Amino acid sequence: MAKRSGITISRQIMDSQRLHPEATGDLTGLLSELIVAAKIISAEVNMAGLADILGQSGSTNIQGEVVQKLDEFANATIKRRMEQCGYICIMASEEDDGVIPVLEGYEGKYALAFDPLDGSSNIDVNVSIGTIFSIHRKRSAGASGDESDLLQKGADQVAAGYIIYGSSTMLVYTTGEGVHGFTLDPSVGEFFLSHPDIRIPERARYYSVNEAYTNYWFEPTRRYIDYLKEIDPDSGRPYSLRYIGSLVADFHRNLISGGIFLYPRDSKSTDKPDGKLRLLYEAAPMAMIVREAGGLAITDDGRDILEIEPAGLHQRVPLIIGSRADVETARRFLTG
Ligand code: P6P
Repeated sequence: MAKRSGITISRQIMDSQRLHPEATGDLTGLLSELIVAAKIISAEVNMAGLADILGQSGSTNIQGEVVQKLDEFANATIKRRMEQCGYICIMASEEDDGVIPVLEGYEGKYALAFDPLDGSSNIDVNVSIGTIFSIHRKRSAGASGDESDLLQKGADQVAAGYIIYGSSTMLVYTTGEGVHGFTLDPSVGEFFLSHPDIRIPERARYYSVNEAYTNYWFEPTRRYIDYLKEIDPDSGRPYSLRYIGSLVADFHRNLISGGIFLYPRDSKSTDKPDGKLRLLYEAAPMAMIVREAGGLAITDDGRDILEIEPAGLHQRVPLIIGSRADVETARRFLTG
């Protein structure tokens, strides 16, 4: 655990900004506002069992998913802080159908996409959940932004990160200069650097997929998963399965310990022909983080997630992400 005398996230972000004399401080300001939102959401998530904020809100979102009360709280918290921070021109949220404008006169030069509380179906059973964010530069003319500022490929992200609300609250982010992890010390309300320059192991014998869909996977996917179950002559064991059902938790474990996460297409989910996970605020930010940590993220037909031009705010993509050697092996099976 980081010592309180350690580097705070604010210091880390400022030090990073000092490396760029041309920087205006806007990205620093934007990240700082997201950090405040993360602290507010963390406090609420950690009290969820005691406050009247567990359970369902009674509404459904654009995805047709039941919205949890904490989903709504997290979404409102981020939107309220960001709409008048002055650093962004437009927003998109997993919980909202269309783009979210900022207050007039508060337009900035970045575009923000976020999943306010991913994995929220796990809230009531105290499984780790998370917030995911992706930041692009404004491309459109004029002060206010539009959808085109959000529909940019992942390779052009300025920054990406997530907050995982688990046994401790951690914030993991990258601005393209390595991946850094900070642990929240709730007694002082500060994130301290606990995981400097995270590197994902080149290969690890863990895979993460929902095997309930095995009978519906396409043949190359099934062949790859069957390969992972063969006895490895060196270790004398197959790969081990670890699946939490919360993307941020499954991804974070692989980022720290190594392994591969898969959410491939299947022939059963006819309403989701491209898998379940969303490109803009799940796959693309995680793909930037994993690339910066030395890993790789592809679709189940071998395309690089970071090179996909988004066609819509809530576009879904199949996601294969994690340790580079494992993902490259998967790509050989999936495109062979
Ligand atoms: P399944 C949570 O609902 C989520 O969006 C991701 O966090 C998670 O990886 C995935 O869905 C789990 O989906 O179909 O395995 O329950």
